[in-house]
Amino acid sequence: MTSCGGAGFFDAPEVVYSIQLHQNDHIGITLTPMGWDAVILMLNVCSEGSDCFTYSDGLGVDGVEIAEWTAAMDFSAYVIIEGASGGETGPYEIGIDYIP
Ligand SMILES: [Ca+2]
Repeated sequence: MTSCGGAGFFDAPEVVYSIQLHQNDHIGITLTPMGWDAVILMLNVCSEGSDCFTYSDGLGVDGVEIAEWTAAMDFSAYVIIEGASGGETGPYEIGIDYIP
């Protein structure tokens, strides 16, 4: 696992999805924010201060975030949609794909 760029970050509202994965499942998440700067985190516990499996924070306002991860075992993971800075939030579209 990697650090998500520092603990205690991303002071913004979040939306949390719980996803069930099986060993060797490869998951790809595409997040398209509309009018704001988003971040995706994938965590094993529901706490943004913890280490994460993967995350994406690039490109600025309306930047599409893409994160991929392969499960090493059967797993329940949390996908967290965040604002990149304090109070930042807005509408979005999300796609979660299982990639064989
Ligand atoms: Ca971003």
